[in-house]
Amino acid sequence: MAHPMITVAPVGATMITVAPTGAESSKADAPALPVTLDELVATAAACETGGAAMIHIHIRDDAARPTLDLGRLTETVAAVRASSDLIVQLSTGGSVHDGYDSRLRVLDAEPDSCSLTCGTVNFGDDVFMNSWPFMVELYQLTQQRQIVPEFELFDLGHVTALNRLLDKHAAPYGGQVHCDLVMGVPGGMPGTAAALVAAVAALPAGASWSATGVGRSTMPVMFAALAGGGHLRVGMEDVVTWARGVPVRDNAQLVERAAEAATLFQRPPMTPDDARALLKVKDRRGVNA
Ligand code: KMH
Ligand code: ZN
Repeated sequence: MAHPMITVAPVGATMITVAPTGAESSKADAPALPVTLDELVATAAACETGGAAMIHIHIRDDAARPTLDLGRLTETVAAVRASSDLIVQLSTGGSVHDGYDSRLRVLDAEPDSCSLTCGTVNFGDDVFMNSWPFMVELYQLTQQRQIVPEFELFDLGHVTALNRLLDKHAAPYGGQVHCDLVMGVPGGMPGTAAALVAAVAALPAGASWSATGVGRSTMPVMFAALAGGGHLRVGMEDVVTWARGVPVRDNAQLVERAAEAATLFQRPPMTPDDARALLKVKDRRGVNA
C-alpha cells in the first residue's frame, strides 16, 4: 500500500514540441537559427532524434526575414513531412507585422496543425493583434480544412477567450482541445509557476496543454509544466541563451535538455505517432510526397 503522504506523480509521456525559428530573432544575432529550408529540414531530423514529436514552424525569406509566402510554406511542409515523422504545425501568428489575410492563407499550405492565438497582447514594444473576428474566422477555417489548432495562450484573458470560442463555435477538428501556454513575453503573463497554475486551472475540461517560457523563464516554466502534468515546448523561437552569457548550440540541444528533464520526471518523450493519436491529427503523410 502506498504511503499516505506520497502523492502520485503525473503519469504518461511528455509531448515535446520544438519551435526552432520564430519571427523575432535575427540570424546575425543567433547564427544557429535555422532560416533556410535545408537548415530547417536538418533541424527537424535532429530534434526528432532528440525526442521531439511536433515542430512549430515560422519560415524566412532569402534575406532571412520572416515571411508567410505561401509557395515557401507549402514547400516547407512537404520537405519536413518527407524527412521526418514530426507533426507539422505552421504558425499563423507570423510576425507582429503580418496582416490577417496572409495569416489566414497559411492554412492553404495544408499543415497537420496550426497555431491559433486567443487574443491580442502587447509584445515587447509591438502589439500582436488577434481580434475576436479574426480568431473566429481562423478557427472555422481549421474546422473546414481538418487542421488541428493549437491554442496559443499568452495571457490569462486568452484562456477566457478560448472557452468562449469553444462555447460558441463547437469543438476543434478531431475533438481534442490542445493548448500551449506561451509565458514570459513582455506584455503577457509572467513565466512563473504561480501563473502557470492559474492558467491551467482555467483551461477547458479535458484539454491537453504544453508550456514554454520565453528567455530566462524557460527553466521555471519547463519544470512547472512537468510538475503540473503538461507537455513541453522548447526551441530558439523562445530562447537563444543556454546559460548566462552562453548561446544555445542549436535547437536539438534544447530538445535534448527537455527530453532529459522529462525522463528524469518519469514522463519520457512521446513518439510522434503517440502525439498524433493524442491530438487526433489527420494523417497527411504521403500527401505532397
Ligand atoms: N511571432 C509572434 C508575434 C504563433 O506562432 O502563432 C507570434 C507567434 C505566435 O509566434
Ligand atoms: Zn510561433
